[in-house]
Amino acid sequence: MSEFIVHSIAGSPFGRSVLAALEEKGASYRLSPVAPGTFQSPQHLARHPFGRVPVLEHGGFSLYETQAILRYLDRVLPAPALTPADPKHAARMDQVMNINDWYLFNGVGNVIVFHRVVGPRVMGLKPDEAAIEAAMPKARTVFGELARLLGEQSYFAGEAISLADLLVAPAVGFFTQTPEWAVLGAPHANLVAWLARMEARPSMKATTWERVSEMAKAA
Ligand SMILES: N[C@@H](CCC(=O)N[C@@H](CS)C(=O)NCC(=O)O)C(=O)O
Repeated sequence: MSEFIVHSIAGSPFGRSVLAALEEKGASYRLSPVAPGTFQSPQHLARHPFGRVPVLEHGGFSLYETQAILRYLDRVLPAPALTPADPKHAARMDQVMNINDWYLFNGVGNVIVFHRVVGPRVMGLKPDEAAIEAAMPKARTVFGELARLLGEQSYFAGEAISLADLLVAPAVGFFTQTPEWAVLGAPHANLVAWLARMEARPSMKATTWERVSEMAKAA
């Protein structure tokens, strides 16, 4: 099978989802680091016209959008399956993946995590407290919904890990580094236990910010 090449950057939750999926599949892959400040370069825009990461390359096939990449990987690397066979479980997986993109990332993660973690760490910025406060009502709804949908299951789509867990865990993991976690995530014992379960997986341990930084340096 052709090599999987992932264009991404350390600290990208979407990029980590793709790397973690490749790890879950036991696939060999290579990180092609996108240098900070080059997302709008002609070279990167040719790969991703919206100037984002990740982008997957596989045997001359190039694909962006994390959900599409995750589903592609699950089709070309069918074992272990990361999509449940049961239609209701699969629908729950799809629902949680869309919650991630539409509600957790947009207006919540890209505000709170950006101002608390990424901005200060990467750009030396000070958090915008007003922006964080404005994002909190939506954030409460998102985390309440994630906890409700998870319920007493081990993973979002049932008792087996699915693409939904791999998409959401990197995003939720960032919130534990923010003071907002105390009101958003920590009160939901099931969510806390799920995150611990996810972070204990070798796929997540292999794709931390630090580990991806090491991959980028070695590339
Ligand atoms: N819908 C895209 C979102 C990807 C995305 O927003 N990636 C972030 C990093 S986690 C990014 O590239 N940000 C660069 C920017 O906003 O300029 C996907 O699912 O892949």
